[in-house]
Amino acid sequence: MVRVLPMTPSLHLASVAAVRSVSNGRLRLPLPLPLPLPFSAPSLRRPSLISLRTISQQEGFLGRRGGRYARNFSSVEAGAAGNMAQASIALKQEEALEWVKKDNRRMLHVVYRVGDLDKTIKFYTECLGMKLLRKRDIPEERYTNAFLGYGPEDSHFVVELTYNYGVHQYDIGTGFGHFGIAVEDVAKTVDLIKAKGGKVTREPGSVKGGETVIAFVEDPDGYKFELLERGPTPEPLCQVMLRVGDLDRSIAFYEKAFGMELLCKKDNPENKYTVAMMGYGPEDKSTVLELTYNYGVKEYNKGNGYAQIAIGTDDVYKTAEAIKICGGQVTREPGPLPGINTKITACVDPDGWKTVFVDNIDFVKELE
Ligand SMILES: N[C@@H](CCC(=O)N[C@@H](CS)C(=O)NCC(=O)O)C(=O)O
Repeated sequence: MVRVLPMTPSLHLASVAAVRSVSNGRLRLPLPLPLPLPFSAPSLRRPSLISLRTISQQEGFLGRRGGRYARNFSSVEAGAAGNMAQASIALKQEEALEWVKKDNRRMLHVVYRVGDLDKTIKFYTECLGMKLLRKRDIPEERYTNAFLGYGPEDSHFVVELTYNYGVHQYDIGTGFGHFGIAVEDVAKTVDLIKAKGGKVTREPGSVKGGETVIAFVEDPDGYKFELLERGPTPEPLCQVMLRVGDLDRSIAFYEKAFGMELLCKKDNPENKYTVAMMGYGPEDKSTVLELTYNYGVKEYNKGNGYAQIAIGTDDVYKTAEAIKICGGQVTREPGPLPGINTKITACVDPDGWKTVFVDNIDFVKELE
């Protein structure tokens, strides 16, 4: 696969230094105007909630108190009021999108379910070189979480495993692709994984249609990890690959509603797929979302194993508003979580992939 962005050297899995996140140093593109909004996806196609609210507010205003006023309301006045409403909507959209671009965002973790926590922890620590960062048991909800990664959670992207009491198997589906791990020597890493009894599903070698040396391994639940040969990097857990049904629709969503950058888009016609790397920082220094479009495939089965990614934000309320303005679907209104008070909001992308936004200050408090 042709790499469009330049790569910097990487560290070996076991010797990854804790380096602060680069989210503050990310590149920012100017906001394109006029705004091509609302974002429209076939599955979510509807006027933005702001438009709906403005229209219903106008109708309510005229309906309840209108009477004589409404009857005397000339078409010229109606036209002027309509233009003002449109201008105010455009202004709100512009403000919301400007804010999204300025927000302090970072990919925090990816959440998925596993059938045997100890087995998975053993595989990730012994074969993949991750550290067990913390564990929490919530007996009243009958689940346990384990957080693993290559550095502390306040500066690194990590995995959050969920074990639901008594559930030992999940359907991974066809939509989830893999997690990417950057290593200095794929062949050596594969040998180590084999020696520890890990399952290698694709031997080391150049990726089809490109030069990067890769290999694939599978964890005890069947989640795939792509090992990518790269130089030293502060963020070895470098990709979450999800398959999507319309790449341009997804790119528009993650750029506008999430404020991500399109870091690179590559077509691989011989193998009939196109990928887009999206994120909050460069591919070689921060974790990115790798969106894959397989020619002609519009839908995937999501199974019940993979859950969501979490992204930090300075304001979950403004985040939710911006998602709605972009025509996105907020599935959990912004506000504190009962019990722990961490403020979150959640939404789904045009393919139904879920993301949770977490208040940055609350997130750091949770780690204390
Ligand atoms: N059809 C593939 C398209 C994506 C793809 O092929 N990705 C590359 C990695 S970027 C890959 O898996 N290549 C396999 C190989 O080279 O053996 C899928 O949906 O997973």
